[in-house]
Amino acid sequence: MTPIRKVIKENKSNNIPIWIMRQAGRYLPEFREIRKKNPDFIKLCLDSTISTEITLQPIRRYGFDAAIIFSDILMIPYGMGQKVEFKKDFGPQLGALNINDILKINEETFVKKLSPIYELIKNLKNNKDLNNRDIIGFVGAPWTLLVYMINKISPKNGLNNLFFKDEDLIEKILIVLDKFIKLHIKNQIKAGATVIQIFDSWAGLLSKDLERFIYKPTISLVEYVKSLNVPVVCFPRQIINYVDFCNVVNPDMISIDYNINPKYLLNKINIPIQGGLDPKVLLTNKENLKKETIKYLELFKNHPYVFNLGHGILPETNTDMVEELVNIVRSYK
Ligand code: 1CP
Repeated sequence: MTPIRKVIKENKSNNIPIWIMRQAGRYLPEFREIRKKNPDFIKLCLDSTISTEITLQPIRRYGFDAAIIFSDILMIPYGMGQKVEFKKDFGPQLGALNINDILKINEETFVKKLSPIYELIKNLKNNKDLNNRDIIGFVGAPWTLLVYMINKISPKNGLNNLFFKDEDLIEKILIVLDKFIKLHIKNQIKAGATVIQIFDSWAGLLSKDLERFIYKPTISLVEYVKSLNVPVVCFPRQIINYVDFCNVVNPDMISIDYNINPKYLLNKINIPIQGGLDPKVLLTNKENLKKETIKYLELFKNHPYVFNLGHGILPETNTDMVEELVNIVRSYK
């Protein structure tokens, strides 16, 4: 059995698996080399030969226990026909949202547009370097995708005042997102994904209406993935109450950010846990890295746990520090 499935299915914690969020990306010189030659990020994601290579880069370098596919959560709005661009030193920029056009997109068109992503997964499945590792497929949660689709840019400086203005539009998008996210999940699993992770990176923006924007739409996806017999991991970053989220949504594993006190959570829930370590720790020194990493390993000694960070690895991270992190986790007994 693959390492993450084992933690989830057998509810055991010996030989803690490790992978890191954004492991295929900008902190790797070999990724930056490819990126320089490929200025169009969407095109890069849709070139299955190169995206396969990028997915494998961190596996070759560090031997992580899981490969997360090189893609992006915004490939779903792209597949639904909204323009998506990634601007240097700015981040994503989405185009005008025309709901009538989106409602006309049929499933076949969507799957065809995103088919290189499924090709990438098939390539991984047939790649010997992967040797019993998990292949993590992923989607953005409906709330986080809704945020990008309406706000058009990263909400890191807050949401546009008019965000909640058009109730009817929001309702229509949530319905159509449920359909296309499920379609994307189904096709990733059909191609060979062994785990699905749902990224709700902007869950922390909400302090009310969680039922409508987070619980209800996420339960729909979690139940769908479970019905396909594949484990589902949720990352509701900075959600106001992780305990309520776990009790209500009930994913197979919860991925935690670095603001939640892991000890508190451990005593309150009994599903497997992933992640937690602040990615900024990798910018400090080896001694501090060891101290902070051991804290998580000790704490989760008797609980099913997958080692990971509390958010994506920062682009300025030194590759030696990642190697040290892997050594610390691997040599922990
Ligand atoms: O190893 C991997 O994880 C690579 C695959 C991957 C994943 C899982 C990428 C490649 N993006 C994602 C998920 C993703 N994309 C999330 C959820 C996880 C998280 O919170 O980090 C989010 C919110 C996005 C949206 C996005 N795409 C952003 C964030 C913008 C913001 O609002 O702050 C950015 C910068 C991108 C571009 C992107 N996606 C991936 C990479 C390597 C990059 C950088 C591209 C570049 O400029 O070279």
